[in-house]
Amino acid sequence: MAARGRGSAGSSSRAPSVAGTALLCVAVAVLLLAATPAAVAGTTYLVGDAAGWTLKVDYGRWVAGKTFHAGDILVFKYNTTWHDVAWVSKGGYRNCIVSPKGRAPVYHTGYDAVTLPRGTHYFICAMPGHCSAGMKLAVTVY
Ligand SMILES: *[C@@H]1O[C@H](CO)[C@@H](O)[C@H](O)[C@H]1NC(C)=O
Ligand SMILES: [Cu+2]
Repeated sequence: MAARGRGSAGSSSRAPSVAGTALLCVAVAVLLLAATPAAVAGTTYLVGDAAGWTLKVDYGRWVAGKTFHAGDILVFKYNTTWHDVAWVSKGGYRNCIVSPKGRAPVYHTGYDAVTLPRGTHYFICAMPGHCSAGMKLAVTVY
C-alpha cells in the first residue's frame, strides 16, 4: 500500500491538500449552519399563499391568526404586468397612496422578499384602483 499513488506523488501532492482544506471549510460551514437555532432565521410567508399578491384576496383574513416576529420574511409573488408592492405609511394604507416621503419603497420584481422589522407595517399595490379594491396588507410584527 505504500506504493499506491507514488508515481504521481510529486505532481499531485499539492492538489489534495487544497481540496482537503476546501472540504474542511465546507464541513465547518455546514456545522455552523446546523448549530444556528431555527428561530433566528425567521419564518417566510408567501403572502396570500397559493393565490399570491393579487386582486380578490382578503389579506385581512390572510393575516388573521398569524403572529409575525422581527426577521420574518414576507414574499410577495405576483404578475408584474398588473401589480407591484409599495411599503407605505399608515395614512398611505388608509388612503391608498404611495407617499413620496418617508418609508415608501416600491418593489416590482414579481417576487419580492421583505424582511420585517418590529412594528406595524403597511403594504399596498400601487396600480390604480387595486388598493381601494382591497389589495392592501397590514401586519403587526413583534
Ligand atoms: C402576466 O399577465 C400577462 C397578461 O395577462 C400574461 O400575458 C402573462 O403570461 C402573465 N405572466 C405570468 C408570469 O403569469
Ligand atoms: Cu395590483
